[in-house]
Amino acid sequence: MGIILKIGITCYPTYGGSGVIATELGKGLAKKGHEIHFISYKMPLRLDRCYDRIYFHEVEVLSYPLFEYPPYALSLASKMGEIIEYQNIEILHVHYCIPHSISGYIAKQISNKKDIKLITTLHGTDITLVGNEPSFLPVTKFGIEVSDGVTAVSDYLKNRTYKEFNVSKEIQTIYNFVDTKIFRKIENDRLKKRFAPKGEKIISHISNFRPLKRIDNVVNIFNFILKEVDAVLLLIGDGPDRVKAEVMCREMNICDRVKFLGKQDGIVDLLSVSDLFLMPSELESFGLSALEAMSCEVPVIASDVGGLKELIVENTGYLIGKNNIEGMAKKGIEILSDENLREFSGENARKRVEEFFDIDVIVPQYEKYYEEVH
Ligand code: GMT
Repeated sequence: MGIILKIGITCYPTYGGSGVIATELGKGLAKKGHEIHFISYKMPLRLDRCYDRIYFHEVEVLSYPLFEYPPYALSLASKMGEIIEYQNIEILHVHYCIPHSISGYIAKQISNKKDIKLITTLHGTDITLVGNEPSFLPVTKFGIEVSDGVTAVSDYLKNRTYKEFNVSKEIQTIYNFVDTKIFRKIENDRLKKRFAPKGEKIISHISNFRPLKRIDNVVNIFNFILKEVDAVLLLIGDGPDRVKAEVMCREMNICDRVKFLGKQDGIVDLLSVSDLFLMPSELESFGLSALEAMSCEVPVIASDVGGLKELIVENTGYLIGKNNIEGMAKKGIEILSDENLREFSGENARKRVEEFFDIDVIVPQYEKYYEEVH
């Protein structure tokens, strides 16, 4: 057994896969004996009960009439500094570069413990969208350079960071992961009958419905598939493009076939009854919900972009050119019309997740990295 550490973890607690990964990582590390202190403005969503060796420290966001925009990054730095000092934190691991790495750097300067190591995990839009917005580029680059260790969730993201940020820091890829003991196919006839009373095929999509996710593509692909296959579409999640999708469904006259389920906790149940998962995004540095679907033996059709290529390989799912609606729909029809192919792809997907992306494979990689940086 390696050394036991006291680790501070900061993430965005409510939205997105980066918060999910940070929380699951903290839970996985605590199970292995490490002491974990989450520091954020809200309890992370997946920290749904009291876990052994896990503590939560809420950052109070100061409101004062003078501050039209409350200085969250500074409140966070202050809280991090306090926790570093009084909880004897040895590693501060921040997820999503902006502003967390900067807050971590400030916390290191204000605490009396200069030997604390700051590790930043890059997740995606901190680099691809937010980070290279010209006004954010210098501060993101600085956040990377001042971190003692930097990891990225895919080789794609690592290489893009090297290319666009011209950083000298060595970045290590550590892939995202899922707990395959939790994310597994569970028979649920009641749910299946609820959504597909006549045995229709169930297609699903989970996201935050932001433009990058291309919900319009999801609806267009589904509408195409519907011409050949008796199917329903489950849209899980919520966000800015939901209304656009609702309008599309009305115009296509397919509202009875599309179920907008909003944000859901019971993802495993919903994936378990799904026959196909769609992720036709503009870009994904990894694509965590595709991984969760694969773990539940659901074949994925996704855009041939970013880190999805490292996750989905031939016969575990299918990558089709970005925005190629017809291509994705045709592949969907093929999979849904051939139960052997569907099962074969789902089983292969599960095997790939178990071998390369299971929590028991990835958490030790983080532990090893902490030890190297420590
Ligand atoms: O899309 C975002 O900006 C949110 C971010 C997140 O916090 O979920 O998503 C990124 O990180 C995820 C977890 O590592 C990845 O699975 C997503 O692919 C990545 N999003 C993009 O690259 C667009």
